[in-house]
Formats: sequence, structure tokens, C-alpha cells
Amino acid sequence: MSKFSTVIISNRLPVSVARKDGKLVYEASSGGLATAMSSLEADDKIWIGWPGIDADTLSDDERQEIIDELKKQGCFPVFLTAKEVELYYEGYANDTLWPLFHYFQNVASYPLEYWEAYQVVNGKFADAAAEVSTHDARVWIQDYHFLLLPGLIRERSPGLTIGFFLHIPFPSFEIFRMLPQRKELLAGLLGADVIGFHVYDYAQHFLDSCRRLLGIPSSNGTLEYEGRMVKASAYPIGIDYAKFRAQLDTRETKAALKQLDESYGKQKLILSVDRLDYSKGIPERLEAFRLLLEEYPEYLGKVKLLMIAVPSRTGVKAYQELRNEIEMTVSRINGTYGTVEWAPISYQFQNRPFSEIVALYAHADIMLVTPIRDGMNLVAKEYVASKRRKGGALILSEMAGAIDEMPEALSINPNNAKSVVSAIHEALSMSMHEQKQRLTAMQKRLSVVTVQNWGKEFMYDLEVTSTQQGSIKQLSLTQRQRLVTRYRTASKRLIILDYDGTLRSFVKTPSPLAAAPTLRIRRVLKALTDQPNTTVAIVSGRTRRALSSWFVGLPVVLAAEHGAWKRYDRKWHEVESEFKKDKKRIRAVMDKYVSRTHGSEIEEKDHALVWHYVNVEPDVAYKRAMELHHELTELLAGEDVTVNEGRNIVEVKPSFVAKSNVVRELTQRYKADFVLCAGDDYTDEDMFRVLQDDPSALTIKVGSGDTAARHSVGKPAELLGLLEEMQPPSSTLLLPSVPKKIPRKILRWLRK
Ligand code: GDG
Repeated sequence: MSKFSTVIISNRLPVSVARKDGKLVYEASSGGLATAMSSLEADDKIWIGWPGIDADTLSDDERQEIIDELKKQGCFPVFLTAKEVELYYEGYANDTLWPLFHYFQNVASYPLEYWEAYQVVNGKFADAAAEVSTHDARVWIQDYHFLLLPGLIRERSPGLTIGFFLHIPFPSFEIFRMLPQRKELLAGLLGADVIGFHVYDYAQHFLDSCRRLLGIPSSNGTLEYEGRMVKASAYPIGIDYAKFRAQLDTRETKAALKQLDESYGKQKLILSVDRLDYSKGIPERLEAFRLLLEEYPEYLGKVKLLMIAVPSRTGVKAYQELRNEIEMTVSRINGTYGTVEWAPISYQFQNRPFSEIVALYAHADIMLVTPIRDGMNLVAKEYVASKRRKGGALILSEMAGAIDEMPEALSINPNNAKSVVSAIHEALSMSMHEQKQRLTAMQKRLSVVTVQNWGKEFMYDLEVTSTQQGSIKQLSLTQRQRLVTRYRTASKRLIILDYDGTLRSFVKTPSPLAAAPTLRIRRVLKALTDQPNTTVAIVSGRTRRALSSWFVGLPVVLAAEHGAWKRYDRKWHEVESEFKKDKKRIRAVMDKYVSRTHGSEIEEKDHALVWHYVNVEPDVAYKRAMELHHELTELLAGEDVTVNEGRNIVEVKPSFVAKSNVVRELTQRYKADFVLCAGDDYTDEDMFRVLQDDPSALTIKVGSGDTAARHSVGKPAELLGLLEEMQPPSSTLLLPSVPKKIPRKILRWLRK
């Protein structure tokens, strides 16, 4: 199979395969997505999806025929059996995710077999992506059918740049948490580099769920997952504006418009167009229309509602029930308010040709768009785009993503029938001038924020994020070589290193025993300190006790508790602070949180108190950490102490005790012509900032994410590799002359 550098994945392909009279037939469809994809500038693109035919009915030759035929049309099929489609598509996607993500939690069901099929099918798509992608391809996955897919593709091909777009709302955490597989789905999505949503709120809901279910914080819409940056942002989808404008000039649409003028005459037409779906608020719309007829009998015979409901997911029970309900309600209203010559509602349960839909948009006096929830809603945008000479008013639900970009619409709450009635009444009474003014303002926006630009913008961001991935700051080979040369030729060297997350990967428990230095760390430090004119300083938040036991036998400078204690030439010096007096009341507050929060613990240092929550359920930890931070900040307002939230901790310490001050002291004391400083978290950023203007200083962040450091490396092992490389070839990485095991006496001391 040939390989492609741009790969689009969606549930259905833009070409469907069916069997007619025993033969395979191919039918192309042209949705908004296809338009967006065709406008992407890429020499070699491929679109992966299900071709719409039951794989069990195909012979091997037929499969090959489909592969060959679709290849000519830029597509690659994933073959699914009818059973798989039933369980994965109608089941997990449309009977579990769709209702829940649209806040219909009472419709959602969670059978295990749905979930199993969803995993299998996502796996098949991941295999297909791996098969057709070049090693550095850009893959863009569409929608809720594939929440696991970014992660599965990342597992198979880590080098790919992966984008994901969700076309439906991402619900608030309180709803999302109801899913049995919520964590797996988030982890799956986080395989992507960029995750796109229609509106800002959905992106925030997603980030909130990551924080509360996985314990991953975000900053400016970006979070760090498995050493990569993941961006979650809003990319509101648009429409092919030019296509709607051009359609107005076609013979078919002009003819349809003429016919509409004739058949409706002076009668006002209220139009609604949607897939027959419970999220679209169709029963609520009918009730509002009924109320209009009841409250304004003067409209009887003068206003008509034309409702086009396109058949959708007819295999799902909730959709069958909805269809019956709608049909019964329509007959009831027509029976109650209609006459022999006039029926208030015309209802069509069928797909109408595009030319006719555009004519209907162009003719309709009012467009009634009343979803209970809708990711975006394109119909609202299409209506506005199809208006030229005639006026018209758009009534749009507050629950549709589109409302953010269409403030000139009459907005309604679909559950408030009275608000819909007054909006219809307002629309029917609105002057032509105002109608046109509102339409023109929206048209200006729609003609720019098109579906073509949506695709381009997303791909552009994906490109940018991928170049920033691992950071532009990632040390290149030449930079490494230059650094090594500078180190070796320097006359005086100072190496400042944070410990946890920098030299040693994080461990699950805060205990000093678990996080003790590995042999490799000790070897590296030994080799560094063996060099003449070289000072190594470990600057950490750990206690004096932990640091002295860990680095026993190594002539390193130690700064414990962020510099509250410093050891130069084997002698410890303590800062002077009043903090010890404050400890009691701070501890009392923290104690309360420990008793309420299973798994949390307090670490008491001489000049700091730390509440650790690494072993607490992320959601509980998130809430408690916020509460504790708040309570402590109030308690200590106006005092010279700071309350910090760090990686799984809330810490209180005197404000002047900071790593930045240690770095200032070290650089002044040693006056080195080579300074290297490495760290991984926010406390280390203070050190980087101090060194920012010092041309002799090289600052290195370990891990990804925004940083004030000049360079970055991926993980502690990479930093150790660099420190090893810096050693002149003559030096051997010998073990320091201390026992391999920590002596029993020290162990006892540590356990105290
Ligand atoms: C999902 C999200 C989001 C409808 N009837 C006919 C017909 N249509 C076309 C419309 C429109 C499309 O179907 C419906 O799009 P919506 O956006 O309104 O809704 P969903 O299908 O639910 O789409 C939604 C969208 O994805 C894109 O991200 O906006 O929130 O739920 O284009 O014109 N087209 C024709 N005949 C019909 O009878 N030809």
C-alpha cells in the first residue's frame, strides 16, 4: 500500500459502496467535511473510513476491488461487519456517547458489548492508519466514534502528528464522569497533539475532566501528557458559504423558489430542517408552535410550519420512539387547529435534494432552530447564507454552539415554550430593514469563517503544535556538542541541579527512601565533582536529612527546603525565620484536610509545611487542594509566607525562602564562567529566570511545557546522558567511595 502524509479519518467515507443487482456500486456524497478536506493543501492525502457495506457479504475479490476502486478516489476502506456496526456505531457511539454528551443521561445505556466493539473497531482504524501513513504524517481524526483512536495510533506510530476534532459537545465533568470508561476515553484522546472543539466551553469541559479524573492540570488550554504537550482549543466549524450563494443562481433552485412563492403566497413560512434526533428539540418545537396558535389565533391560516426531519440512526430504539411521538403530535396539532383547506404543520420525514433545501432557506420567513443541545448546528448558518433579496429571521437555541457566532439571531431557551412563542411573534413583526441588517451582519462573518478556513486553521495549528512538540528548545546535536566544549574549556564551573523530576524520575510516594539516588546518579555526580574547579549544587525542596543521607560521601553543595538550609563544605547553615511560630496554626488546618482526605499526608520540614496528595483520587484531590489553598491564603493574608500549589502538593513556606535566592548566592560565591542549571517544575522556573540574563548560564528544563529555560530535554535519563557526555574522555564514571547500600544507621534515621 502506498503511504500518505495527510490522513483523514471519519466513520463514513465520502464514497459509499452498496450492492445493486449483485454488483458493487459507488456513490459519492459531498458533505461539509469533504469540502473542508478537499481544500487542504497537501500533495498526498488519503481518507480512511467505513465504506458502508457489511464486510460479511464481501468475497476476498470484492474487498480487493473496493480497495482498488476507492484508492482512485483518495479513500482507504476499513471493513466492518454488520454486527460491529450495530455494537460500535449504533451501540457505543450512538446509544452511549451521543446521548450522554448531549446531556440525555436517561437515554444513554452502557452494555459491555458496546464498549468491547468500540475498542475493536477503534483498533481496526488504528491499524489502517498505521498502514497508510508515512512515518511523519499528519493524521486528522473526526468525531466521537474514535475517542480511543489518537492513543491507539500513537502506540503504533509514536512519530505521527495527530489531530482530533469533536463535532458534538464535550459535556461538563459532572456528566462525563458518568461514563464507565471515562478514564480510558480521556487517555485515548490525549494521544492527540491538538484536540479541537466547536466552542471554548467544550474545550474547558474536557480540560476540567482531565484535571479531575486524571489529575492532569492545564495552563492556557495546554496540558502535558506522557512527555508531550496536548492542546485543546475551539475551532468553530463553518459552511461552504460560496456554495450556498452559487446555488441561489442555479436553474433548479430558482424553479423551486418560484414554486414556493406560488404555493405559499402571502402565508408566512416557518421552516425547520434537522436530522430526526432527540437532541434537536423537535417535540419541544411542536409544543411551542401549538402554544403560538393558541395564544395568537390571528395567525391561524396565515402561518405554516414546514418541518423537514431527515431519517437518522433508524436502528436505535430512542430514534424509533421519537419518530412515533413526533408523528402523533403533528397529527394532534393539525387535528386541533387545522381546517379542511389548511393544516398548520407540514411534516416531511425524508431527505430533500440540496437545490430544494436552499430554495426553502431562501424563501422561509423564519428559521426555527431549537436544539436542546447541539455541538454547533450548521442549518442555522446555511439559512443565513442562503438569504439574498428576501428577508428572514433566525430563531436559535442558546444550547447550540452556533449561538456564540450569531448574536444577531433571536435566541431562545428551547425548554421555555413561551420564549419560543415570543421570539416567533417578534420575528413575524420585525421590520424588513431590521431583518436584513441582522442577516448582513451574520453573513459577513459566515463568508470568512468558512468550512474551508476551518480545515486550514486546524491543520495549521496542528503543524505549529507538532513543531513545538518536545519544544523548539529541545537540545540539538550541535547545541550539545557546543555545550560539552564550553564545559570542558571553562576554568570554573558551577552546576546547579534540582533533584526530584530532574535527576530522578518521580516516584509515587513522597518518602525519601523510595526516591533515593540510583547508582547512575551517584556515578554522574561523582564524576562531576572529581573535575577540578567544579562545584555541583543540589537545590531541592527535600529536607536536610534526606539530602545529606542521599549524597553521603559526595562533595556536593546542598540546598535543602528550597534554601532554608544550605550546606557548604560539610557544614549546614539555617536561615533565620519566624516560620516555626506559624507552624501550629497551619498544621491545624492541614490536619483537618488529612482527616477528610484519604491518602493525603503532611510533611513537616523546619521551614515549610507540605500537604501531599499524590495518592488521592484526582477529583477529590483537586477539590481539596483548592479549598486548602483558599483557606490557608485567607489565614495567612498579610504575612510574609507564601502558599504554593505544586506537583501534587500544597506548600507553605516563608516568602524569602526560594530557589531563586539560592541561585543568586551560588553564582556570587563561585563566580564561574560556566553555569549549568537544570530543573523540572515551577520552583525551578524561578532559578531559570534569575539566570536568564547571564550569558554564561545554560538553563535546561527536564520535560515539556512552557519554560524560561533556554533548552529542554525529555526526561531525567536524558539529562544524566548529557552530564555523562560532558566528562572528558579520560575520566571514568566510577562509583563514589561509599557503600552501595544505604547504611542501616542512616536507614533508621530516615525512617524516623
Ligand atoms: C453534527 C453535530 C455540528 C439536513 N436535512 C437535509 C440536509 N441536511 C443537512 C443540513 C446540514 C446537515 O444536514 C445537518 O448539520 P447540523 O450541523 O445541523 O447537525 P448534525 O447532523 O447533528 O451534525 C452538529 C455538525 O456535526 C458539524 O460539526 O454542527 O452540532 O450534531 O448541513 O443542510 N441536506 C439535504 N437534504 C436534507 O433534507 N441535502
